[in-house]
Amino acid sequence: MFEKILIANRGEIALRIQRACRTMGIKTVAVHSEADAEAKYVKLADESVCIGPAASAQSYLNIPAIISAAEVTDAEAIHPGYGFLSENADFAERVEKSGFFFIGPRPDTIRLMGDKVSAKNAMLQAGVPCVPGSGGALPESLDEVKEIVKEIGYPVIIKAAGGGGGRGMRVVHTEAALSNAVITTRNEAQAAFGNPVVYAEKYLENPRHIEFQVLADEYGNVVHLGERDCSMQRRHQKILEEAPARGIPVQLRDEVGERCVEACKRINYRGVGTFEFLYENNEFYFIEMNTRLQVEHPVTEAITGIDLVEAQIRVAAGEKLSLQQKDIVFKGHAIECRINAEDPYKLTPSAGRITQYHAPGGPGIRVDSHIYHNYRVPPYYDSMIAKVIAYGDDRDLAVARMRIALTEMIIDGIKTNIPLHLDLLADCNFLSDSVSIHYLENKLSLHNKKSG
Ligand code: MV4
Repeated sequence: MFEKILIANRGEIALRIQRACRTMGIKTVAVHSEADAEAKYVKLADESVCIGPAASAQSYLNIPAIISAAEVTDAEAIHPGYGFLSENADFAERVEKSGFFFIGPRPDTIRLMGDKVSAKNAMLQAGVPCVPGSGGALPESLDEVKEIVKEIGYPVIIKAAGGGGGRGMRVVHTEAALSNAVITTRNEAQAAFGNPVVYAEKYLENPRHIEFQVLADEYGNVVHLGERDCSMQRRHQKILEEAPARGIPVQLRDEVGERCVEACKRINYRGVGTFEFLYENNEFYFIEMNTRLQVEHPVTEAITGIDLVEAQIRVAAGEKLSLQQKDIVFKGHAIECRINAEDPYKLTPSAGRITQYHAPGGPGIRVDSHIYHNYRVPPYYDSMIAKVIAYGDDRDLAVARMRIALTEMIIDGIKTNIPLHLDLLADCNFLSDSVSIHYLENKLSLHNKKSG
């Protein structure tokens, strides 16, 4: 096992990774920007290195500074967390070429999945169900594009191969709007990702977003850890996730999970990963694969009892998976609320000093957060400051525990989205049914209309 790991991230996930390292007897190195010098994960790490100014481009995205920090501290491996450099194949490659272990998939795998056209092709070949579409890049000729899209049938969505996570896409309802949409998406894709390749898919109007967690070692052993429902989002930022997803027949879950496992074996996947699906009319349609640890991993940990970060570190170090699919048992229900420093309804960021902090507790409650009394939330980074995870034997109990926890939780001095979460936890539609990816945005626009 590694003796020392450098954590190339900040905030709650830096702390989460440190905790896993500590339970495994691994020493930790924190890297941080000038703005994060006082952060909890910096103080708690065995060692820390300042890697640059507040701006992410000069610190958390500064590859040479991070690799130098690993060299001077004699770390053996680098954990990228999520966001920042976690899905940057060039970073993974430079980490490995510099003689360190990258805690994640091989650089080539990251590259394959980073290109959404090659990712989809790989999944189609592996028998993972995908959204019907152009089956690859759209040709230059707009006349040919028209023919292809006619076959798919309107509405369609034009997506950039270099995009993902909601960047670089456009919905097209009529042939009249097609050429413009293709040209604009192409131009934007070239400017944003340096890659003009676009593809088309049937546009699903009202799906849920359900994703499968996988875990693979270097030797072709792969398991899936079930699914999460991440439909509660706005502007492609999830705010509440749960596991399992409601109303999925067990047989269908096992079948799709097994397809994901097969796909991992075929592409020689290593580490943790997530298969993103749209789910509509009782069918799953693959859209993208994420090659990193995800924000919402704790809901899967809660229902499986598996420490995903520990497992991720073990397989990165070359250990064989000790689990087989039959060992994985899903028990109970878990919900995660992402607590953001923002106005709950206007959604504008709210940085500043936390003048009062009380964390919730009690049975089935987990809080992953780096904040503390008098902590100053910096304005430079993502607004997420805490995750509250509630677990119970069934969904009703998880919801009840979450409601109690968020009512107890006090974060003063800045605005947070706790009121929005409490509103959702009392929302009849959320409570009685599963909601689509558009639910939260519709609810928010209704709320903002009512209150002007
Ligand atoms: C789609 C779609 C409908 N039909 N693809 C957005 C993020 C990216 N991962 C894929 N996205 C979508 N792809 C087809 N064929 C709707 C979305 C989408 C969405 C997906 C997941 C979570 C939230 C979303 C919000 C708007 C649109």
